[in-house]
Amino acid sequence: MADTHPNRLPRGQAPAALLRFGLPWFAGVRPVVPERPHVWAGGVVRRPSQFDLAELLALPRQHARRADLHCVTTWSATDLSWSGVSFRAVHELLAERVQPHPGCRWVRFTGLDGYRSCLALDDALADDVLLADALNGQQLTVDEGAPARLVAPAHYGYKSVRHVCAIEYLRAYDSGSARWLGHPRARVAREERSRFLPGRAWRPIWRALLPRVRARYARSHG
Ligand SMILES: Nc1nc2c(c(=O)[nH]1)N[C@H]1C(S)=C(S)[C@@H](COP(=O)(O)O)O[C@H]1N2
Ligand SMILES: [Mo]
Repeated sequence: MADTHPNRLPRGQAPAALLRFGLPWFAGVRPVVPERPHVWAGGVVRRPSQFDLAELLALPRQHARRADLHCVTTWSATDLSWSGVSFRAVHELLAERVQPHPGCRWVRFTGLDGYRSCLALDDALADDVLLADALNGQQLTVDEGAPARLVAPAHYGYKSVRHVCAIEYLRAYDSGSARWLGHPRARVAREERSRFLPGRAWRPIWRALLPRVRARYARSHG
């Protein structure tokens, strides 16, 4: 298929299937999804509160939004079809209800597995950023990020937090679970894979580590 031809991928990426993946130290952490999931909205806000995830997912639906997921470790899953709600709509609801301090330029997402990642608020408000609860027309499985996950296609995969259970507004960037390895913006178009070295210099490093991380995730399956 022309759409999945590797030449269409950003530089340094190779096509792969979407398989549960992440930081090696999260491989063994498989969350139990509660029957009635909640999302905590807090950080530097006037009224921190808890929401039923169902209330957020009842915002206007976005259907079959096609996107690729690019992982810093050089694999890309292409032509994924996500459905859910626009993060911008979620933010508008939260902004009214929890009232973030106007100085908050960052938003941190936490998953039920404890994984954290922080995006520039402006990046998170882009048109293509979703809080998704379905992939290719099916409800997300736990491995795909149930009950709902962030999908931020312009950013490396480590910003697309699975199993979102908290959204926090912050004044300053927080490096989250990726610690010093993460890049504050992680824009794929600028190859912001990690900090300190140009993206291109990170390619061979990540490529060398990829099989070991994959093996770690494969072992924890089932
Ligand atoms: N909750 C949670 N979200 C996460 C991760 C994680 O370990 N836990 N890993 C991130 C990384 S590094 C990538 S590349 C993508 C992979 O998405 P996938 O597991 O659907 O392939 O999830 C991201 N979101
Ligand atoms: Mo990743």
